[in-house]
Amino acid sequence: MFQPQWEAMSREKLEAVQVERLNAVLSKVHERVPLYRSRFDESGVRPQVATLDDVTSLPFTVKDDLRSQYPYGMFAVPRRDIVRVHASSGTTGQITVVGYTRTDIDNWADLMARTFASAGATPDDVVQVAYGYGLFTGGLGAHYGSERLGALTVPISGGNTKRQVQVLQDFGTTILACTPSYSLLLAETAEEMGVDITSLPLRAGVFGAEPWSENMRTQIEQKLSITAIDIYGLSEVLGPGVASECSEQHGLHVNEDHFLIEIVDPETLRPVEDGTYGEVVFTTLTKEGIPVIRYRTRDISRIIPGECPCGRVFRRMERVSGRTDDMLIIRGVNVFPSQIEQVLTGIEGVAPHYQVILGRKGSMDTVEVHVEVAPDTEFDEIRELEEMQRRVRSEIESALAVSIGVRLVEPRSIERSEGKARRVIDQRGDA
Ligand code: DLL
Repeated sequence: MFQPQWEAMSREKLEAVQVERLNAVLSKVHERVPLYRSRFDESGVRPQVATLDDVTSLPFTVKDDLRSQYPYGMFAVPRRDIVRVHASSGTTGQITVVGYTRTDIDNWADLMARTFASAGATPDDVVQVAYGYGLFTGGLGAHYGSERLGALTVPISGGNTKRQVQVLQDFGTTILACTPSYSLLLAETAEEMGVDITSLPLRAGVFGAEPWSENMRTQIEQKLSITAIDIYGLSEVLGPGVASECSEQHGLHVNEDHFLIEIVDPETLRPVEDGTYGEVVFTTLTKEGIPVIRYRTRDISRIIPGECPCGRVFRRMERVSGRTDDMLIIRGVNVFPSQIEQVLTGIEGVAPHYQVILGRKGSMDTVEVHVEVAPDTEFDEIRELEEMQRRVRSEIESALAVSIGVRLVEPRSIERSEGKARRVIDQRGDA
């Protein structure tokens, strides 16, 4: 553990710290951020809590709130105390800006050092940071954490995949930080270059920023001969470093000394029991630049009940299976692309590269999954290809209880991504 004094403290002490920090942050935003002041005052809420349960009486914050205050309206400190900004990666609409004070950057480095340490990293490691550097939080977030841990940090950023493979080889990289989909592109490129990636010193990957399934993990671990660790975060709350898996690979420990997690029913917005799925909501406890109160992430997860054998006190959230905005409703059944992925990546003969195409026929919406045939699969006859297509279809149907069109496509014909993969292509035009 990087900070055992926090990560393995008693639950009782942790909760006392949370209440104290929550009250400090509530006073601060009430005093300094007009949006929070008017919202608290209008709903007659006193910006103080006696217990953690009282947090449920506070109003929620959503992405549109941050957008409405673009760019600097949510800052809880004078502009001159902000030393860095990042922006969220939203593909549509106004971007949202987040600001960090020097203390925020310092805490973030600690939290990302925790993340690397929980993946087993030490100062002896060589960490290749292939998340994008820039307004996206992945690159610089991982960079500061890796340096804080004392590892040799290679700030290569995303892209230029052949050079990445060269660096993996020449620099003796032991830990790779990038999106899970990009790790597959690296493996594929290494193979094309005639490099046996499994024989390199690479031993672990710290992967996140997009949903990925358990079967995808298995495939990545096999192809790269590494341990793949899931890491989670979002710019509005911090960036990476909000939660990460330990070597148990069973749920992501939420850094609860810095973030209060709630899981709520996305319809009623009432808290759900531990173990039940719902929307993840975070309140920051230490952020100075932009604290957020009950921020609705739109990510779906649940708290995994019980303690983790690793000894960390922080509760675990399950891997994020998807976002409420990415959920497909296919003839009344709710499906996340990652569930389709879980099925596809369990079938021999297809590659872990796929896209879900939304279309329209007349007044009907259509859904078709395009998935690549594995490069070493050969079909002598069309009939075999059709047979395979039928098999994929029926596996999806039996696992998810929806029937979706399936089209097998040529190896390497689906667009590869150097950052977050685009899994859903909406061709409905007016949608
Ligand atoms: O993606 C921060 C990050 C960078 C996390 C590097 C991990 C590694 P945003 O660009 O603001 O921030 O996107 C945040 O990405 O709300 C989730 O929907 C999704 N996401 C992030 N990590 C995971 C994960 C960064 N491990 C949004 N599993 C979040 C599933 C994830 N989804």
